[in-house]
Amino acid sequence: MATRTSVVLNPAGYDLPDTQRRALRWTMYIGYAALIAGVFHGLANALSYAGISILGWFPGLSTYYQGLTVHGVANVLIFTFSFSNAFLPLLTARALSRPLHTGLLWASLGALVLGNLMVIYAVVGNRASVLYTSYAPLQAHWTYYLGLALVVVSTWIAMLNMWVAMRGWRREHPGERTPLLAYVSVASYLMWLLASLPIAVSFLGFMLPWSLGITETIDPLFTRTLFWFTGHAIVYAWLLPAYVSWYVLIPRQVDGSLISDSYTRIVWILFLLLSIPTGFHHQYTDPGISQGMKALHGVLTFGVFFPSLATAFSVVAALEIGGRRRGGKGLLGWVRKLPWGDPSVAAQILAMLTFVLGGATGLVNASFTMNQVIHNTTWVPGHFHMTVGTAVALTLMGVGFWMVPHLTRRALYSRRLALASSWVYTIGVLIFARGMISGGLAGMPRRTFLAEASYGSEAWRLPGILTGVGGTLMFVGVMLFFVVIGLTVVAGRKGAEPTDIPVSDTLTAPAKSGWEPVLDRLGWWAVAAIVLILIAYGPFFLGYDYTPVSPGFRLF
Ligand code: HAS
Ligand code: CU
Repeated sequence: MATRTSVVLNPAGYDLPDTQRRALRWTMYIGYAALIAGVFHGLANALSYAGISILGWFPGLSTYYQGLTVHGVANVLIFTFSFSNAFLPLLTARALSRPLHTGLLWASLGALVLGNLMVIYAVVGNRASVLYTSYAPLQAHWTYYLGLALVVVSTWIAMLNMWVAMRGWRREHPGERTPLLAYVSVASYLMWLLASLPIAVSFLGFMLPWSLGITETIDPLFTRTLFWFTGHAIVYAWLLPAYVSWYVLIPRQVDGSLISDSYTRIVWILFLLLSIPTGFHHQYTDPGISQGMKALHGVLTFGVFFPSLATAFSVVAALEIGGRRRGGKGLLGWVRKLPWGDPSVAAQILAMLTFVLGGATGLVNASFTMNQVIHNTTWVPGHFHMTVGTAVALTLMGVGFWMVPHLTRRALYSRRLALASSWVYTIGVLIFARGMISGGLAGMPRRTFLAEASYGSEAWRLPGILTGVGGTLMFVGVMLFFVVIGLTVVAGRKGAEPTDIPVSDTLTAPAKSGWEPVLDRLGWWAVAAIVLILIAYGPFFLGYDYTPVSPGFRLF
């Protein structure tokens, strides 16, 4: 069994000033509000695969595609980034024991609110039923593109805030290693900063002028490629905050330890290098992109699979150390000894277990020939509800079980209800994904309102029913979560001792000399990432003949 020869990353604990906690709290609330707002149409979509239409119950909803846009935009774009805008700066401040910049906190929240208002205006009024991928030639109202761009700006401001804190810390601690928790928080958003530039160019440089009528026509393949340039890496921008919790917080929550400081930093560097030059794996079936470039992106996709495998090893080791310290014996006895009664821990372990299946289906997607079978079928939403829909979403819910009490100074309203929400959700997603995955193999189409389609297949019947049943359970799980968090915020017991953020220790301390300090040079690693990106995307863009042929279409 491992012993504690370790270093506590930050033993003191640190609390932010009240105003800063308030700004972070509201940023997080926007995220959770988006989660809730988005799942209603998730339910409708799942039921539609079982042949049941409840769209008539949605007041003001014009079309299926309007609802699906709400679902995608609210759940994968607004929820994830709003939460991370609060979570990562909070952790950075805790790791460095220093406050954030108040002005930047409010600026980030302001950009997020303004962006949201514009997106809500566009989507609720059926002016932007273009789905979260926003492909041309489907055209949205200009407020949609500008609103989403502002959401991206809010993430840049959050990044700037963390960077300012880190620079201040470094100035006061010359020659010291950056505390790991701050390192992984900043590195996560540094990757996203690089990854977000193509979508900013696409939205502000092409889609916005086109929707304003300044340019008449657009080149769909060009803007679609810019979308996936950002759009693959975006999934790791959603994932990495969850990994921050799994690596640095969860070990402490289960009485374990993180196995290695350098190992963890190397994993983040691999994500920085490999997350972005892989976007063509979403475009294997697109014309106009050479096979060679698709092959290169395919190989790099297998490369970026590796740091997640490394994560599985590290995370399970930390859990095992914890389970054994808690008295677990034998090969698997430690699993039972994990604190399953702690809702924050249970939610995140369930998220990890589901992610094993999410990762495995990702390999099928990444394999060129198998991709031909599953592309544009329900297999793909089967995959991503086990990745972003569970590994990320359920982790961010589980984090909330300590973070909401931490930021509100109120006790969690009900542990049992919180536990129930995660279990119901997980059982739901496993049934749901089984339905979607098997339906996809039989050609069941994604993004299709099957309940009213004039075609169907006997082979889609059982998968459709499983999708409907599982989706309903997922919906119930999120509603239970909403009840727990809502009651915590308005009626949780007050006056409890402020809780500290659970920060783990590591079995091996960060080395002060040798090669390891090079890992802290995030700027250099960012330059290396840019070089790889140029190799992977340069040939396409250099050889591309921009041909704006398409006017905008508003079909729904
Ligand atoms: Fe993906 C499509 C390939 C990961 C999200 N993906 C999507 C789409 C989304 C998405 C949203 O190559 C649809 C986009 C659209 O609308 O069209 N994906 C991959 C690969 C990975 C992967 C290779 N995806 C993710 C993550 C996502 C996400 C993460 C969100 C957060 N994906 C693809 C491809 C497509 C695609 C193609 C295009 C398909 C098409 O044709 O349209 C890998 O990075 C996955 C690596 C994961 C692992 C799992 C590690 C497990 C861990 C847990 C360990 C803990 C345990 C607990 C076991 C290797 C870390 C133990 C506990 C005890 C108690 C014992
Ligand atoms: Cu991808």
